[in-house]
Amino acid sequence: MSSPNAESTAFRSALEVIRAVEPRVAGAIAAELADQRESLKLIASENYASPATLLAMGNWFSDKYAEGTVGRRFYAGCQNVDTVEALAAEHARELFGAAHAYVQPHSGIDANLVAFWAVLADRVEAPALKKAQARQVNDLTEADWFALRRELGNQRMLGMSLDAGGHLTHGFRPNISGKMFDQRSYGTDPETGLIDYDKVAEAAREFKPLILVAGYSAYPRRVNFRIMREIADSVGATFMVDMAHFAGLVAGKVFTGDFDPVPHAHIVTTTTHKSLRGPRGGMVLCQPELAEQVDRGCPMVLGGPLPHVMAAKAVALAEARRPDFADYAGRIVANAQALAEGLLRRGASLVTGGTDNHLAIIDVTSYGLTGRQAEQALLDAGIVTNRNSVPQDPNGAWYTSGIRIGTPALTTRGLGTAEMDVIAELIHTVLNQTKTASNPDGTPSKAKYVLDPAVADKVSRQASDLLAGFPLYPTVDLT
Ligand code: DSN
Repeated sequence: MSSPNAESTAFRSALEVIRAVEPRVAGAIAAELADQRESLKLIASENYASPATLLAMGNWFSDKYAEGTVGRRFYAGCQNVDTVEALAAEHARELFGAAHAYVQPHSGIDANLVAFWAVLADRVEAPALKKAQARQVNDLTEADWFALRRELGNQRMLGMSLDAGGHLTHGFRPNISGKMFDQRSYGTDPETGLIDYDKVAEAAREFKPLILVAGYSAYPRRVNFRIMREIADSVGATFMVDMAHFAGLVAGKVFTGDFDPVPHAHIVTTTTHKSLRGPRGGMVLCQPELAEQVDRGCPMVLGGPLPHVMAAKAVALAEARRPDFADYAGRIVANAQALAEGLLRRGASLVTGGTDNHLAIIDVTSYGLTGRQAEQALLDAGIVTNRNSVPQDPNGAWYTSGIRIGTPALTTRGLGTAEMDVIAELIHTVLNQTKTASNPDGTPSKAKYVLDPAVADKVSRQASDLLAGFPLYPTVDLT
């Protein structure tokens, strides 16, 4: 462990150096820490990386191009990049029990693109090359190349629908994935809000996707990946899991057996900065048969890897292999459940009636609000959340009917189940006291609302008082 003094000195010195060049940037960095210390952060996809992880990103690795893979680069002088990339991949393989890890993706979207193109290359391009007796695509005739391009663009993907909690990159039209694939969605049961595996199997039988995708950014329950793999196998689909949101729960062995995607999926993608608590970035884990194609992610769909971020991934993954990370992961879920129970007790309505992961979705229509009104009113009271669709959302994807809340960040700060009950009270108070305002024509607005500033101020003070007991980055003193 480094001493608190070392961490304060490191960040203070960094700010001093930056301040000498562009003081406004130094000011914004310091202000960001102050703001984060003050806000009650319930955004399910955010967290606080460790000082070691943050510091691993601010160095000379940022200057290095390293296209290629460890030991096989298209640039000279990559020996130190090889060291950190190999370490990050090793920690990832060990942590998740994966056969292969590719740590170059810059984000979750990038990781998904790498995965899609690895599957397309393996299942569509490779057979076409073999049939044409070509070694690579440049060897194809114009006619064969044209036919292959059409075939690549004519594949099917089945993923979770956006309003049920799926992600935009799982084949939705506004995203590149929806333009690449003919996509169909499976939703959730209208009564329970849970995935209905029989319905997924039925959709898979009818649609026969090349790729079956599981994973979510707004589904508050565990997914049975063993059953999903059986469904994929029954129709010859490649089974892909996007575990960006819950990677920390997999790493911390909260999700095991049928609920751990790694042994069941052909390919798993993730971000490294959500519940995993690493730097902003992405990662792909896969079975050996896809490894070669996955490693072609750069330059296939990625720009040059970011060695400074890979160094930080190595640090964060090493942290996640420590025994205390499992304790952290367990507390994330205990906190989410305490928060959900506190809200339910006060009369809130939650999608699926609760949670067994790190997030919950409040259906704010029971408070007479849209998600947008609720998000802004909570923000007025110092509570940072984001609005989210609920299944079959009557208010669409912009206004929405839900608020997504998650506990990875506050759990990192040290808040526990008792504090979650206090937060449930604060959230309920704000939502209960917020009223819809009218449009000029007298119809109810979906955006405007009325919240007594005295209520917002009081809740904001209560939130600050609560946070004061759990200082963020207590080892970092910038004064
Ligand atoms: N932006 C992430 C989230 O908030 O869930 C997913 O990409």
